[in-house]
Amino acid sequence: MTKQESADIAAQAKQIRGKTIDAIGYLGVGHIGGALSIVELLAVLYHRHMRIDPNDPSWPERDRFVLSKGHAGPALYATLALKGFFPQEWLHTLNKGGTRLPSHCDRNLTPGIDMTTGSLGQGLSAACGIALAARIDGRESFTYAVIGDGESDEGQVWEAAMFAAHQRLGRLIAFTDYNKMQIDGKTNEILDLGRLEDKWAAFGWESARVDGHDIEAIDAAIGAAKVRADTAGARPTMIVLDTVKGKGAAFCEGSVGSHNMAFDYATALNAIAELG
Ligand SMILES: Cc1ncc(C[n+]2csc(CCOP(=O)(O)OP(=O)(O)O)c2C)c(N)n1
Repeated sequence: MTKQESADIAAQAKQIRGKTIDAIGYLGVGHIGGALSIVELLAVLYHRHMRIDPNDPSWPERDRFVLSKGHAGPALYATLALKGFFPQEWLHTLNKGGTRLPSHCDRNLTPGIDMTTGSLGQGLSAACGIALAARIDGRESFTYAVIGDGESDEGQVWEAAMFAAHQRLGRLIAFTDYNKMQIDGKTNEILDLGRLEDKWAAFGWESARVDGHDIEAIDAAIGAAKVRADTAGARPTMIVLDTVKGKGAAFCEGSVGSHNMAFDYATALNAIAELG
């Protein structure tokens, strides 16, 4: 990735971050912390890796994306709106009556959403099914999935881990948003996850750990996973992202309280101005 390409994606990330803060701030409450921690990942995926067509969200050959931590939906909506999947004006309908953008992702409502999520622990299993179906159908689609670190307390995550390794789902590339916080506090105080990258390797996955706000590092880890996917018997990949909850918004960055937070629109506009 050239410096210019990296700068272009950083600019996209800034747009996504701004639109996410704006949408949640306009509503007045939402999961701002866990939405902002995945912004750089979304920018790298949607502006460099995902094979998609905003004019044809159901294109069968597309890559799929499962946001298993579905409460971070607003960041994905901002990403999709900026890509042209739907009008940006929709972002101000977030979680209001009759909206097509509910707080948690719903594949029946929103163009570009591939899986309904929000009940934590289930998305990686769904992604396994999607990746397996692609292989059975002979499609070259990649399936990407994002789980939370708190979400990793769910046993179903580890059932999916074993299944994907057993099936050698090499075109499944997953990420853990390791922001070290969950709804009730710090993950190491609630249920310590330890060295997550070692756990995934022990479950038979290729695993890597990178700074989840470093665009070039994320891109390199995804690129390596895609190259491996073309080798015989390739294993699924877990990329553990070291992130910061609420990244990029001073009013909430690094605070457990950012999980599902009320803040007014003036606070949002101030934070957006600070992004520059
Ligand atoms: C099965 C289930 N139990 C509880 C919840 C409520 N809930 C929403 S977010 C959350 C914490 C998730 O923590 P984490 O995965 O670390 O998300 P992040 O900190 O990245 O927002 C919980 C418990 C849920 N959505 N689903």
